[in-house]
Amino acid sequence: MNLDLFDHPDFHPHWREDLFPGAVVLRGAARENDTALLAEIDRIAGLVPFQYRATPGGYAMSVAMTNCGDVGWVTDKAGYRYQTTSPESHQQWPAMPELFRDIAVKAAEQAGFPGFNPDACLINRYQPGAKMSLHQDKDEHDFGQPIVSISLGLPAVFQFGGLERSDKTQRITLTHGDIVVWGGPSRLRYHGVLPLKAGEHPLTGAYRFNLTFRKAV
Ligand code: MD3
Ligand code: FE
Repeated sequence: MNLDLFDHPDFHPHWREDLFPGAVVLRGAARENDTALLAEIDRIAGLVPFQYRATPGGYAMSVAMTNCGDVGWVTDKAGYRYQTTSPESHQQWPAMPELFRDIAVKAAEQAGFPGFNPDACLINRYQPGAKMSLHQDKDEHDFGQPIVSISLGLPAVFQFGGLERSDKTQRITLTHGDIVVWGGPSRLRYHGVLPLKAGEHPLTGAYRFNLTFRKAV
């Protein structure tokens, strides 16, 4: 009989890493819910399929996206924005699952942001080579609310800098189950994701998924 707690499949270690004031990594915090989170992503993508959207400059993004919640983030030639409906189906986005909300609100609270009330969840899907160039998240109304990000599947190298594009950047690897909270003085830091390295994850195959929770409107 194996009584090693560390070998038990229900043992999900998690720990906290403080990056900057307002920026906290909760390593492994979503792992205990990984299969349930991925099942919800699958269900949502069955209702509103992943899309490769175009930037306002006319380039196709390499990250495929869908949304759930009251509003969803979209981009096209007209610009970046949040809207209540999917541009393809003109239907409202699926509701944000309670599980998503609960995990995001709890993570925000642990990072020092009680009362987080997300109304948008952007679901990003990375395939090998997919990347996100350095940018700020500033399409939301209230920068006093943090952003919560959950990584699932293949690892990615995440890049973050300061409040100016030219500020020097640091890199951290985000792996399956990591949650990052960005709020307070870190809310408008530049950030991005380097091209995804090919691999095979037992739960997501060739993909990385990232859920990003925001109070958008
Ligand atoms: C740092 N997504 O969708 S989430 C995005 O992994 C986005 O898919 C990335 O950036 C991804 O906009 C990174 C982590 C994140 C989100 C918001 C931030 C980092 C942030 C806001 C300020 C600083
Ligand atoms: Fe972002």
